[in-house]
Amino acid sequence: LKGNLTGIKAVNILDLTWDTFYNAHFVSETPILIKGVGVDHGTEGKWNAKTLLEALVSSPTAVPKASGKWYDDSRSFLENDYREPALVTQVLSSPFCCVRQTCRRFWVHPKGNITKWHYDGNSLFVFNLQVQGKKAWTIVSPETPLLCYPFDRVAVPFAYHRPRPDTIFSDFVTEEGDMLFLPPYWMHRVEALGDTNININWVATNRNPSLASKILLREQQLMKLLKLSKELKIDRFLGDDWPSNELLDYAGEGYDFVERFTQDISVASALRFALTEISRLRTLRMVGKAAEGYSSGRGETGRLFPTA
Ligand SMILES: O=C(O)CCC(=O)C(=O)O
Ligand SMILES: [Fe+2]
Repeated sequence: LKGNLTGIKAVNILDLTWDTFYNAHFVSETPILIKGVGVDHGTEGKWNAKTLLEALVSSPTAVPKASGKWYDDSRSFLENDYREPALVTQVLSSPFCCVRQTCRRFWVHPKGNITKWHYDGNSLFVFNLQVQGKKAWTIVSPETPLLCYPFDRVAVPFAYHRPRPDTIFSDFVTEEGDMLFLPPYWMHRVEALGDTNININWVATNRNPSLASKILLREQQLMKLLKLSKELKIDRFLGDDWPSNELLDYAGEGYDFVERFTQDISVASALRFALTEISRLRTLRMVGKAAEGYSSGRGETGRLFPTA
């Protein structure tokens, strides 16, 4: 990636006050790498990839995502095995967050696993704690986003669409005990460097629309379009890939959230967005191989630990 490489701020959790986190990172949607969080969780020696995967596979509440690339679960899963960082508890219990039932994600990856360029759905922000192993991250500002596949949050491979030369991005490694705060709409690519890599995430959505950015607008237009397709009952003609089911539980609140989230988007703006995305689809089809990149790029899992 070429462009404007900016450093990510790193700080020890003991030196991070609530006011600094809230104003300089949460509200300003600026990523931060929080060091020393590992000392606060009680997992030392308790977990390894095998036992955690077994627990996830046999949990009645864990939901495997993208064929087991990660698992969603509630905060009560394995709750006695570690302490939730106080900062996370404070953020998730604050009135400005929408927290869904399955607000935690577990990732267990072997060395070399690559999660392709994307931004997270549901307007999620993420606390990503590196419990074991190491990961190399590259993140891109929502103001200079990579091109996404139409109506999707996965980026088109660079071979088919080169990132703009002024892309604002940051490159760093998360080590054991590091917790990344990734604000909403930041695109990311993640590569597992350790022999085994265990990450816990806590995810939630800011109740009020976030800082203006290109991706915030795209997400609002996309949700407005999904809402229109449902209201006009045309979603059923748009095929299984049409993501209107996202409306049901968006940000853990579903329709009510979407209503508020899209209130400033006109129908004309949503339709213009649809046309732009569709014309992009045509361009991508013309680049023969892009379609291939599309199917392998979506939900691609890289290598996974066997769970059986
Ligand atoms: O750890 C990974 O491979 C991907 C992490 C990710 O995409 C996320 O935390 O949102
Ligand atoms: Fe992600």
